Amino acid sequence: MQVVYSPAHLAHDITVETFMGLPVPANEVAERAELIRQALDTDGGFPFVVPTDHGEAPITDVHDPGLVRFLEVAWSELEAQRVDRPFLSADTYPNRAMFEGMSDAAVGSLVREPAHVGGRAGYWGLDSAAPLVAGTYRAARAAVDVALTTVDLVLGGQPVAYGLCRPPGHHAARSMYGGYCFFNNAAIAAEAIVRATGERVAILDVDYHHGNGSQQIFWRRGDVRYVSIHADPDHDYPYFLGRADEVGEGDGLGENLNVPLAPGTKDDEYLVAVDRALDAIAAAPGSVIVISLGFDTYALDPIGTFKLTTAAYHEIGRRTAALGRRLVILQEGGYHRPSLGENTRAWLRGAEGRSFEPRPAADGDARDAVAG
Ligand code: SP5
Ligand code: ZN
Repeated sequence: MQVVYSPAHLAHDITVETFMGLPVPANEVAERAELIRQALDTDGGFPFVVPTDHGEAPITDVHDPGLVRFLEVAWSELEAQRVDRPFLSADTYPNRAMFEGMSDAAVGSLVREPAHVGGRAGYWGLDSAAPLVAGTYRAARAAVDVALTTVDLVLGGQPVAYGLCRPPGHHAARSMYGGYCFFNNAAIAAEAIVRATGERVAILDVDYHHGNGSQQIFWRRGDVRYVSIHADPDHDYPYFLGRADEVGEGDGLGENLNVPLAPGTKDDEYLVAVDRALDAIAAAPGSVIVISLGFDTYALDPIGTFKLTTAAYHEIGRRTAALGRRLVILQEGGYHRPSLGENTRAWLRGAEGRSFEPRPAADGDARDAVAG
């Protein structure tokens, strides 16, 4: 399987994020993508491909041009406004209750992007845990090119290809960044496939978190079916979307399927949800599936609560490929660094119908204690 990778992600050099107001070591760090790259390289069955520049048009096909412009200038604005911070995070968010009693028309005309960079970050941002640094825009643009080059490989005849996207994308909505995500790589890929083929496309999102951005972008669309298995938003980020009764509206009615699972979910229950998700994808026409692939469902993940094993990832990859559709597989989250490479290798080998033999774990690596 070909792997699309660019070192441009290294420019998004993150060391600290905030969690409920306190600085904590960052989860979405550059080392993640490097560990995956190394594991696939060592495997030997994953030739690397360099992404090509696809320009801005496929991004503004799904995102507000205002979001693109803000992300492009955010760091230079922070410097120009002499806000001395290691990373940009918002001051104030426009909580919807701020406008209670005001009409949609009034809110639409009165609420606008402010000049202060902390207000601008609140205007375009979802949360305070998506740090933005000097190289974030460059890296986020490169992640989109990785996703679109992966699409090119599959539309060019490959049955499956993997894009090592970083930063991830599925929390980014049409006009909003957040959740470590800036541009929605999977949504941009799905839109590009629809435009190139005229076919319907399915997105299968198996990151631990609900892909609120992907759901929002395609909410009223009849041509992109979004199917997500994730932690119940009652208990976990992004909290305000991801429930089972969110089914889409208009042309998109019935095209959105959320399968929220309880904290602590293990392999057997998760695989039942996978079969349900795959049935929903098989029920609609189309020949390509975009996979939002996250490993924060892993038993040892520092921010997830699920208990999945490496063996389960191989099986999920195998079952997904068994649908017989072409697969555009794009990396989302997954924060337990010692296991990331092996879990990716297991999933991708499953998706190619190849066996998976775990590599012996290094001393002090707790992976095999759980994953067997
Ligand atoms: C792409 C992706 O996986 N984004 C996830 C964004 C999650 N942001 C909130 C992180 C909250 C961390 N909670 C830590 C709880 C530790 N017990
Ligand atoms: Zn996640």
